[in-house]
Amino acid sequence: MSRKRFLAATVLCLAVLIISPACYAKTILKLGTSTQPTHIYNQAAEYFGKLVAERTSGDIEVQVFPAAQLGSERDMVEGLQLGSLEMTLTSTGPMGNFVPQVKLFNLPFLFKDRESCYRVLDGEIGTSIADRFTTVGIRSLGWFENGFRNITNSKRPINTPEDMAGLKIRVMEDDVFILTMKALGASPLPMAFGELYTALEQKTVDAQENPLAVIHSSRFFEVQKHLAMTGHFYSPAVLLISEITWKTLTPEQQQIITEAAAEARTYEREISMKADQELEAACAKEGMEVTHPDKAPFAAAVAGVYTTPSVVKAIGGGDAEAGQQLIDAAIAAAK
Ligand code: EAX
Repeated sequence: MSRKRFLAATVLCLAVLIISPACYAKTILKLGTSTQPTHIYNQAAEYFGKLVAERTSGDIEVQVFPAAQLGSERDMVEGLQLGSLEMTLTSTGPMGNFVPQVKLFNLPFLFKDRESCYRVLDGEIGTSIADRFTTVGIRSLGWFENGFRNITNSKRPINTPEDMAGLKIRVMEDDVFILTMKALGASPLPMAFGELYTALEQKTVDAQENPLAVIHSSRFFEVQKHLAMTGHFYSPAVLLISEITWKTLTPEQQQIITEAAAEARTYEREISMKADQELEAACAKEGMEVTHPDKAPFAAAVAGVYTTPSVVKAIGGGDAEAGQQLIDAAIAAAK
């Protein structure tokens, strides 16, 4: 080894020795999502990570993994329970499988506008349901937003519930979504989001429903001609951290994470609203034909979901009376 090389190697070794204690002290929080990198979840997750890094002087690094790289929304929540994944930002789609009361928020046409959603989610009902997550090994850091869901399909324009007849439509994995689409006369097929683009492309399904921010960022306009602004479900999202991870954090770190999550939520709700304002035109520009159906006949067609005994019982965590009370309270609060 030449003298120069020897010197360079020595300097490198010293540098590693000096830097490494800091490296070892660093906590990495992997945060997975199902949606494409440009989607609002990932913008909010990056923003959250930036705040956390700044406020912990880099001791905690949030690494965002979009596009279901770490699995489906359901897989990721299971990962949180096991401690194999630290964080996820997910829709409530799979959450009813973990805390059945969440199904309440999956009811069609429950909320009339965003004010109504935030009142219920941030109020007593939403807080008490979010608090239940710790009983299954996960912790809510707040209700984020996926958005109001609209229907796209490759077959025909949707103007009335009758136009839904026989459409093979992918839904998220919860019976409330399945029942709703059946009530509209469609043929629902539950499927993880990561498989959806291919299923639409290969025509395994004709249709799907999602907020504009998802439709646009996932480029569904490439495989779906028609967009109907039905707004039939409001889809909340929730930022979750594994209880196993949470317990390894110091009280100061927990506080920083809690505060950063609250700020990221405010930010995400803003960009979500902006997405709703801008992306209908953007989808039309990409060639989608947009319809604005009268929502009243759709709401009337799916009203029976609210009184389906299995749904009411599940929302009550196995107790039909409790479920009915929760539904009534949510309807009153959402008004
Ligand atoms: O959470 O599965 C879905 O359709 C969700 O809306 C989407 O992945 C974002």
